[in-house]
Amino acid sequence: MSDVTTLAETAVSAGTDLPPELSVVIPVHNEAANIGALLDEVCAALRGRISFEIVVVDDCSSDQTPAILRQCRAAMPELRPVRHRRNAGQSMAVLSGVRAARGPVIVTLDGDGQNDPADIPALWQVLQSAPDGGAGLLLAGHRVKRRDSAIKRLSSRIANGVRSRLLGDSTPDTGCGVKMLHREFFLRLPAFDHMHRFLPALVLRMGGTVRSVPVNHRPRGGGSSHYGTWGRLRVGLVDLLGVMWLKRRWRDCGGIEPL
Ligand SMILES: Nc1nc2c(ncn2[C@@H]2O[C@H](COP(=O)(O)OP(=O)(O)OP(=O)(O)O)[C@@H](O)[C@H]2O)c(=O)[nH]1
Ligand SMILES: [Mg+2]
Repeated sequence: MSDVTTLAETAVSAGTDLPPELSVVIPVHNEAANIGALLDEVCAALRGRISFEIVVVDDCSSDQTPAILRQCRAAMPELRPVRHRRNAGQSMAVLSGVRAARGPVIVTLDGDGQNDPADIPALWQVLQSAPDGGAGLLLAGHRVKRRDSAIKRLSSRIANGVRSRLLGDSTPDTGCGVKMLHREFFLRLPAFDHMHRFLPALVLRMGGTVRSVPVNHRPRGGGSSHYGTWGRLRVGLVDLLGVMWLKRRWRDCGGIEPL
């Protein structure tokens, strides 16, 4: 059975009557120290404002994350946790969450609490007031005041500078975990490990538009970072070449029409 089938079945079995307006997708790996509080914050930010679900994708955590998610699910009807059978990384977890989502609009958040769910309603308003309900629009969070170490801020600034120059994506902060876009549009993007850092370029390649929106950023609550500075830069370079190739090899047919 394919992953897609499995997740689609999970969606149906966990589903309630009407699909929500918004699916909050959160990839997690060993975030036991953070995920419970983050889920409470999402509910506090959205209940009574937007109908929503929270799809948390656990990527084979070895800590208490799955147990905490099971516990939260009992008290949180909006929560639909799913689990990868094998560890596959942050991008694949986001993709699995988007596939499993039932809402037409997705917002992604990091699972370590660095992103602030209180930003979601403002992003929602921006998307709703865009032409076409924001069908081809990516809202990319911009962490104006980063709460990371100096070395991380510096390496991120260099990476963003090189990336935006080579890809022309005019996005100051592609690595921010806060992204909002239509589910159907996300699923048209090419999928690969670490694609989550290149969403603006991938969206522009498909004829979409990108708008950066300032968002809050907070220090990591507990647990530990998943990425080392050099590892991230090295992989980022290979991915950058890959995305440049993808951009060059795309040809736009302008859509299809009946003959
Ligand atoms: N599903 C899944 N999620 C991951 C994996 N690696 C990281 N994540 C999640 O992706 C998000 C971002 O990872 P972080 O480790 O916070 O990366 P970061 O924000 O650059 O690093 P810190 O500033 O140290 O937190 C968090 O929600 C992680 O749990 C993974 O292998 N699988
Ligand atoms: Mg983080």
